[in-house]
Formats: sequence, structure tokens, C-alpha cells
Amino acid sequence: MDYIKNYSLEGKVAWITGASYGIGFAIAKAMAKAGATIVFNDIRQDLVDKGLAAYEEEGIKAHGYVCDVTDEDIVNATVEAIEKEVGVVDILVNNAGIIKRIPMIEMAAKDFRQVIDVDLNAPFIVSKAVIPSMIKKGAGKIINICSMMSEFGRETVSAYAAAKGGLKMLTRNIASEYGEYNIQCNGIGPGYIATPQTAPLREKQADGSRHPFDQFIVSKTPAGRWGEASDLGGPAVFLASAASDFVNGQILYVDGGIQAYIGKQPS
Ligand code: NAP
Ligand code: GCO
Repeated sequence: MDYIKNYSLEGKVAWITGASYGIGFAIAKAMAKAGATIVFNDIRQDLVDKGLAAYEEEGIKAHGYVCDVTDEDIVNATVEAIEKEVGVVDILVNNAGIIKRIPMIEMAAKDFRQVIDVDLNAPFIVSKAVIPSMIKKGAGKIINICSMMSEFGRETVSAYAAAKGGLKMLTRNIASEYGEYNIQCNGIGPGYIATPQTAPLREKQADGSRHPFDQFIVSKTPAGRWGEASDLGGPAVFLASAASDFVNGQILYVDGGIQAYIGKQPS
């Protein structure tokens, strides 16, 4: 048998949430190259239109929907529309996410709640909306975009770490509860990836030098570099394909080795 077919997403509908750009866009591009039909969403029509144009530039005819993933009624209506206009969602990537970098004791409860809402409640809402059709179809793949902060804390990211730690356990629980219906739910834990979300951590200093956090991450990563969003494409295609049908409840860290390394001795 042509073994590579195991990694094909031909005939599959993949919904990558919040994928107008950044990691979600890169994962969608990789899944499209593997044969999937791409569905994505953003919170405003102009952002969806921008995303559609970006996909078109890559030769991808994507399907875009205006959908705030924290709003259960809108999510349910979006799933209905996707199933009518595109087809049942075979692959869900819960990618949409925000971060607020604020020292915990200075963080307003509403800000903490907003991060939990997008990064944890929304993956629950969207997964709950697509699982019934996956059960009917007899198969499904859910990939939750976790984080190194599913394992580690650091200053100013209390809400984000709490959400991503919870998302790791939601991943394991979906795997446990729906594995019997041939639904696999796994996580991808990116390391530090160069996207708009981490741009503040890579900003050049006033004197033109690199941001201290930029230098810190590069010294802590054996690969000696920040990850690119495209580094996540292959792992995402693997977890979305038949090649991973017996992989369930796992978090696949794509971090350039940062979690294995004590860090380069300062010169
Ligand atoms: P990003 O550049 O900030 O993109 C986040 C995306 O999520 C945007 O398209 C954004 O849409 C969308 N989004 C936010 N809130 C939404 C909502 N309520 N409804 C629908 N869409 C919403 O982030 P990224 O770096 O690509 O990260 C993507 C995912 O990877 C996130 O879950 C993040 O936590 C995770 N992650 C990132 C890194 C990293 O180093 N970059 C590492 C580990 C994990 P708008 O354009 O409307 O804002
Ligand atoms: C931060 C970063 C990280 C990355 C990512 C690491 O402020 O520490 O934003 O949280 O986004 O989650 O895996």
C-alpha cells in the first residue's frame, strides 16, 4: 500500500478556528496541501475577507465565517452553516487564542476571565458543537493548540497558563470520553513561535539591540531560533490524518527542544 496515503487529508473538511493569519493560517495551508478543504473564522467580516484573500494568494479556496468562538449560539449556527455549505467537520483545530501579559496582582478579573473564555471555554464550546456529527460519521480529529504554558508558568501570564493548562486536560478528557467513537483528540504545544502574538517579545530595543526575552528564548532553544508558524504544519497534518488513529490524549510539543535543554551558558 502507498504508505504516504496514511498522511493524506483528501476528502476531509478541516475547520481551523481564528486562522486568518499566524499559526492557524500556517496549519490550514499545510492541511490544504495534504488535500483538506479549509474552513476558518474570524470575528469580523473585513477580517474574514482579508483571510480569504490571503488563502487565495496561496491558491487555496477557503471557506470563511464570521464567528466569535466564545459565543455558543454563534458557534452552533456556524457549525450548521458549515455542514450545509461545505460538509461535516472531520478535523477541528482549536487555534483561536489571546494572551494578556499583566502581573497577576495587577490583573483585573475581567481580563483574566476574557483569556479563559477564549483560550479554554471556546475550545469546549466548539468541540461540543462538532462532536455529535463526528459521532454520526464514525470518525473525527480534534487538535487543541496548547502551549509550553500548559506545563510551565512565567511572570505576567497567569491567565494564559491557567487556560492552556486546562486545555491540556480538556484534550485528555475529550480523548477519554469520545475515543470509543473513533474520535482522536490531541494537542500541539508550540514553543516560542514568531507570530503577531509574540511580536512584543521580539521588539528591537531603543538602542537597536535585541529584546532581552528574544535573547533568552534563543539561548534556551537548542535549535537556536524562534519557531516559524510553518514548523507546526507537519505535526498538525500528522495528528489530523489516519497515521495517528491510535494516538489519543497526547500533547505533541513542537518547541525546538526548549523543554529538554538547560540553556546555553552565557558567553
Ligand atoms: P495570533 O497571531 O494572535 O492569532 C490569534 C488568532 O485567533 C487571530 O486570528 C485572532 O483573530 C483569533 N481570535 C482571537 N480571539 C478570537 C475569538 N474570540 N473568536 C475567533 N477568533 C479569535 O496568535 P498565534 O501566535 O497565531 O497563536 C495561535 C494559537 O497558538 C493561540 O491559541 C496561541 O495561544 C497558541 N500559541 C502561540 C504560540 C506562539 O509562540 N505564537 C505558542 C504556543 C501557543 P483576530 O484577528 O480577530 O484577533
Ligand atoms: C509568552 C508567550 C508564550 C507563547 C507560547 C509559548 O508571553 O510567554 O506568548 O506564552 O505564546 O504560549 O508556548
